[in-house]
Formats: sequence, C-alpha cells, structure tokens
Amino acid sequence: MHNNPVMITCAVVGAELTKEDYPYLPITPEEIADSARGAVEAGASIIHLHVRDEQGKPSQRVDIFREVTEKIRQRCECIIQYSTGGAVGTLLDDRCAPLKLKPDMATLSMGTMNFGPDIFENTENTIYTIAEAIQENGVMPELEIFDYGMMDTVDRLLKKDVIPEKFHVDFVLGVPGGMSGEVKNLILLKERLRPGQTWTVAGLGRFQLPLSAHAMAMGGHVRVGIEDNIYYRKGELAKSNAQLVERVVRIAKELDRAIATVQQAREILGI
Ligand code: KMH
Ligand code: ZN
Repeated sequence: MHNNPVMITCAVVGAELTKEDYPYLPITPEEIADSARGAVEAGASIIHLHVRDEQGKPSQRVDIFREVTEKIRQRCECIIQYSTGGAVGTLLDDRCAPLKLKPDMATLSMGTMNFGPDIFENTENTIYTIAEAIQENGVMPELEIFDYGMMDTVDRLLKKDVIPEKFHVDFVLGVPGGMSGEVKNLILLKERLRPGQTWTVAGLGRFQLPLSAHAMAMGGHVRVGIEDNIYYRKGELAKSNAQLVERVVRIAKELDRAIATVQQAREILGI
C-alpha cells in the first residue's frame, strides 16, 4: 500500500487540439491562465504548459510563454512545466526558445515516433540540443516516454551524460504510434526505473481514467487534462480541466493518497 502524496499534473491545452475538436479549449493567455487556476484549485500542483498565438495556433513564442506564465503566477502558486515538444513539426530552435524564461520544469521527449498521422521528431541530435538548453537554464527535466524502447534510450544517454542525473519521468501512453495505455504496459515500464525514481502516468483518451487509478495504487503520480483527453466519459465532453482533476482527487482519497501541495511537490521533485 502506498500512502505518499500524489502529485497531479494538469496538461491544460496541448498543441494539437482545435476549438472544432473541443469547444471549451482555452486559447488566449487569460483563458489558459484561468483554466490553470481552476486545475490548481482542484488539486493540481504542476501545470504542463503549451501556448497558442493570436490565431489559436500552437506557438513556442517566448513573449506568449512569458505572458501566460505571469498570468498563471498572478492567479495561483504552482509548478510550471513548459513543453519543449511543441506541436508536431515545430522547429528545434523554437522548441528550445521558451527555456530561457527558466520555468520550474520542462519536457524532454525520448525518441521519434509516429504521432497519429504525423511524425513527432526527436532524433538524438534533438534530444542532445533540448537537454543542453534545459541544463543551461537550470530547469528540471521531465522525460517523456511514449514507448518501451525509449527506456533504452534513457539508459544509453544517461551513460553518455546527455541527460542530467536528476529528472522526473512521465509515461505518456495511448498515443496512436506509441505504446498503448494497457495497464500491463505501465507495469513493464515502471520495472525499468531506477529505485526511488519519481514517475507520472499520462493516459490518452479512454486510458486516462484507468491509468490514473492504477498509477495512484502503484505509488506513482498522475497527469490529466484536456491535452490528453477531452472526454469525461464515453460520449460526454469534459467541462473543464478542473473537472478532470477533481475526479482523480476523489479517487486518490479513496486510495488513501493525500494530494501533494505545491510545496510537497517541490520537495518530491527536489526543485
Ligand atoms: N504535441 C506533441 C507532439 C510535450 O509537450 O513535450 C508533443 C507534446 C510533448 O505535447
Ligand atoms: Zn504537451
């Protein structure tokens, strides 16, 4: 039985969804910051952040990241994690650009993969470049693991000192092109972690709820949010990021997992 506090990450907007896919998608800096506040008030301690430009398109523009970060900070205390994945096809320099704002955390994806009909490109050079920018700016990386072989990449790049010794791990399961969100896959992946390594699970779509519950029962941490899943249940759109967070908070309580405060999350992550 695990009773360590659970850190909840909320992925509030993502880069791939449009208002046509999901009418309540937060787009403007105000909307994204308001949605982040709702998620934090519901129990999230980490906000996984993408931003959108004036046309609602995914963007890695530094000025927008700065504005949204300031707006979130005005509204609530939380750990802010920037996406370096961007959208499929985002150029490498653009992916790294917001790191100069020195967020608390940033993602580091561990390999190239099909991403639905597209390619999410993370060559070794991409990983080196982003890892370097992360280290230069003193940011805590979260390694994004979409498939089993990416754990071998982690081991290999650790030996080469490409990846810093201290990182958090996020298993992102259920992307078409990556590993599916079956619980047996989570178990396989978790077995590959070094003792004491902190980890989160982000289940996509219908995998979000069962993987969240299993991760909490296994002592892990959880990521929910509209980036990964727009449905509350089959055929019913989620009303908000907060609604998705509220549900995992209720499940955590039944599993005797307290919800990590932001301060506790900082201690767990060592940031
Ligand atoms: N939009 C995906 C292609 C990340 O945030 O670092 C990549 C992604 C991962 O969302
Ligand atoms: Zn993302």
